[in-house]
Amino acid sequence: MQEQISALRDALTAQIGSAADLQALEDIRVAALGKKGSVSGLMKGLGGMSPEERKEMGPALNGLKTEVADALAARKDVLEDAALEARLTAERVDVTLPVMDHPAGTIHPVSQVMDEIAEIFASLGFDVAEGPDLESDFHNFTALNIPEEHPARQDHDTFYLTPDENGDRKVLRTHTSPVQIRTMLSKKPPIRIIAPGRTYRNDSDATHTPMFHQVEGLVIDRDTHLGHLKGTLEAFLKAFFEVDAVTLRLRPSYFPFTEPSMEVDVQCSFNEGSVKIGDGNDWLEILGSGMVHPNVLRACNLDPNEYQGFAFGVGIDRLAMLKYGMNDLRAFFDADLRWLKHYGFAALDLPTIAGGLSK
Ligand code: 2NL
Repeated sequence: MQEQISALRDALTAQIGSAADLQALEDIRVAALGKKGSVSGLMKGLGGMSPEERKEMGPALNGLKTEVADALAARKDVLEDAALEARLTAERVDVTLPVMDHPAGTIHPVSQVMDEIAEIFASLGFDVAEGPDLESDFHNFTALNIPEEHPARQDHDTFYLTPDENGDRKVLRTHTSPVQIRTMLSKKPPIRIIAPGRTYRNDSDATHTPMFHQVEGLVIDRDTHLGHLKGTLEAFLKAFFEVDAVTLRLRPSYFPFTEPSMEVDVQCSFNEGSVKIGDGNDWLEILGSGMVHPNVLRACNLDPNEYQGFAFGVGIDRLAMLKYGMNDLRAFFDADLRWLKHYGFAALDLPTIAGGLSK
């Protein structure tokens, strides 16, 4: 019996060691440890043995079973590693191949418009600033002169995270203003920045998505005034819509973080469902703006008697729809390749002021 066991051990060890692939190894496992397998067959013999014999053979057979199982597992690891290695080699992508050989993807209109906006404001001397999507209550609300009881804080608008052990509750930023707060807290004026990025509100219908894109602008200096705001927005809108002139209308409005606050309309005409920016008999509301509220400056340790500035905010998704004639916001987030083929932009056509923004 002992000889039988040791012969089987030698045979199985050899078979396992030379199993060429995972299927061959599985066949060996079934032939040895399966219900009708060779090891299982020997174990069945235990029932017919005398108690003394069984005492000796039981542990020996169990040892064989464990040894075979361990050898199978070890060989399986080796074969799996080899299979992965072979797959990684076979699926290798040569990233140095020319991009134009693979014209599959396109630049999303939102990315395109962000690049265009950054390019225009760079030509006016603005830096691009970025910040976290998850914000503190202070940066998203308090510093912006939005007190505890303000409706903008109510839960139906804002996505709140579960408070941590200190009771601190982070929010998904509802605008990119906290990026500007962070900039004012960390840099000395003069400040000229735009803050583009993702923003979040608990709102979803034909014209609202829970995640949307916004760009805000901020200028802080000793003598920045409303004329600078209007001139900057005129220059921006002219460049963005690629027209020779725009007429703006500044309407009094209210935001907690600016005083005075203005809504900015641009003159336009509507023709068979499409809108032409620049002239005409209609007005299109396009962005919100104002002079930074003294309380906001104070929250950022800036003396309102020394510094003042302007700020504005605009929805990027809507700007993209207006400029490139898309009528359904939800298509932006469908990742439908047919839509992207139609509305997307070529990867190498970066917008530049000199070469044209959208070609
Ligand atoms: C809108 C209105 C606006 C701002 C955003 C701002 C930021 C700081 C201080 C003061 Cl740090 N203001 N941002 C100002 C006015 C309007 O956005 O309708 N956006 C889509």
